[in-house]
Amino acid sequence: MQRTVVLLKPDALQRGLVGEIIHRLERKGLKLVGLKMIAASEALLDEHYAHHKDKPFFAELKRFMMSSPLVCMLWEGIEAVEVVRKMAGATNSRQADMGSIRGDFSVSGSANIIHASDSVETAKVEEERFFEKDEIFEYETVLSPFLYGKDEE
Ligand code: FUP
Repeated sequence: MQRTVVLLKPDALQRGLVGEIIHRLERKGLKLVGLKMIAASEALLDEHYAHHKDKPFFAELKRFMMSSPLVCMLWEGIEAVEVVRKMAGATNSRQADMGSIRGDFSVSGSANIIHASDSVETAKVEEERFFEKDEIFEYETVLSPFLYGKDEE
């Protein structure tokens, strides 16, 4: 099982897309194991977007991410990192496939609705960045035998 971090960005919250996106992730069969709202600090965003610190859009990216609260979620499932990346779609929403979250709900390369961890390693780092241990829930889901085959883990 993998866990992956999803952040619903200020545009998702402002546009009333939070429920729609949670609905999609639930319907896919992913398991919600963490959920909260935060006001991201500049220090948190400096860390989260450190790989973009020299890019021309860095300051605007941080301003945007601080313009409303973020909805932070942790989703669990087999190969959840790749599954959620596919569901999110390409970074530039204009190029994102129709049917993906960005492809269906955004026309922007920056106001692109959702962040999803991009690798298993990044997901672990982001889980620790955004969640305390007691904010992550372990529980049985009765549907598991109907969501996965017996040979899958
Ligand atoms: P992703 O993993 O798809 O979120 O993409 P990146 O880590 O490359 O980018 C993180 C965020 O930076 C994007 F979601 C939006 C912003 N960004 C821009 O504003 N302009 C760009 O040209 C690229 C990224």
